[in-house]
Amino acid sequence: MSGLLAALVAVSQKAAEVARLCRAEEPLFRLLVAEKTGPERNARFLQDFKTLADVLIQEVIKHDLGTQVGTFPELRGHIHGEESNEFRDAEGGTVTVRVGATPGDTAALLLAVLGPEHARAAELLAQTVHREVTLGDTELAGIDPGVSPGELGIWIDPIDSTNEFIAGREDVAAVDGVAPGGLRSALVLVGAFERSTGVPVLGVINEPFFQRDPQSRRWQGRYHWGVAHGDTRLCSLSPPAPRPCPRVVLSRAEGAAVRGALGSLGGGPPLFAAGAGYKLLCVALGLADAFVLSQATTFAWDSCAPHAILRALGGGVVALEGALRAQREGGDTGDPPELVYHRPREGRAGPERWANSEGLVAFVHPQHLRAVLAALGELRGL
Ligand code: 2IP
Ligand code: CA
Ligand code: CA
Repeated sequence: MSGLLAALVAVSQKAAEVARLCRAEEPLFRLLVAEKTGPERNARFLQDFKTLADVLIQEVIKHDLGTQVGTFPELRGHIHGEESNEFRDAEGGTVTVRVGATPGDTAALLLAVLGPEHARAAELLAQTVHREVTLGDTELAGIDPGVSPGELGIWIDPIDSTNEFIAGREDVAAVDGVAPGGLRSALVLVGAFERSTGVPVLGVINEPFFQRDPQSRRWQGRYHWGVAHGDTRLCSLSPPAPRPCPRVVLSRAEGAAVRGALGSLGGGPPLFAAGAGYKLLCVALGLADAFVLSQATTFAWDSCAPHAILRALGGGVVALEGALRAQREGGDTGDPPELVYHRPREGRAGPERWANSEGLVAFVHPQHLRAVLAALGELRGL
């Protein structure tokens, strides 16, 4: 079914527009950075505006993919995201944030959440949400991933690296091409997985804050996509050349033992970056050869889209604990199984149902995966 990939890219572009708008327009920006404390907190709405921005972006994607006439009705009910669209309104009731039939309808819904003094903010958001996105990318329209929308489910992270999005540091110097933090690490992630197997098949990573136009000082974005289905492997990126020894990118939350073990692989000291999506992107771009996360701090919506892109490049994402277990138990020496996206964890509630509970290792070249697993196995005394 051609057209679906282009649609995923188009919705990611609109999401990126909303993300940029929230930082560029004064009435929105003020709401975004307002840290309400004490009695003032919750006076208007219980969640922060940043949550509203996330929820709205997610709903725009749902609307544009599944609800709008001429799109993909088969996807309805199968578009999942990080956020719930239930929101508390100014009076303490519940408003379901969604995209209305007209900009006026959407503005009215947003007004109910924000309160009447934020009419301008509601209007600005509604306008952008209803604006049509045109893609100049003609290659995309012709790509047929060979899978029908009725076989797919979608995972959305409307804004990954929210903390960096809010803090908004603009000129964080890159270290060997990797931004250690700042707006660059705030990404929109839209991935599609096969409902029957959970395998990620289409992925779009949008970087709303890729660079600033030197003249206008406006932020310019860019996007990347990948298709990995059956024997089809297509990607907007080319597979990066492997370094002889892997260089890893890590979260700052990673402890000294893991840092040490991975830093001695010979590829150089670990790189550090914010945002799970951004670190996965660094691997796809070849800025790092592996992203290792030893904790259960990512979720299906963080990894689905980048995972599809990594598969399109010949790599993948495996569960760290599962891979170490397989290594320990020996036997079959095939590559460890990759993360899947269709099965909630049993006995868990809320977002925990979708946690990548065994950590992860992301790679493009399987020899780097093996090197990482060997080093971490040794660390555990295997
Ligand atoms: C977060 C975000 C964090 C990341 C965490 C994600 O998603 O990407 O930056 O932690 O794993 O779940 P770290 O930066 O340490 O990798 P969100 O911003 O969407 O909550
Ligand atoms: Ca996230
Ligand atoms: Ca998020």
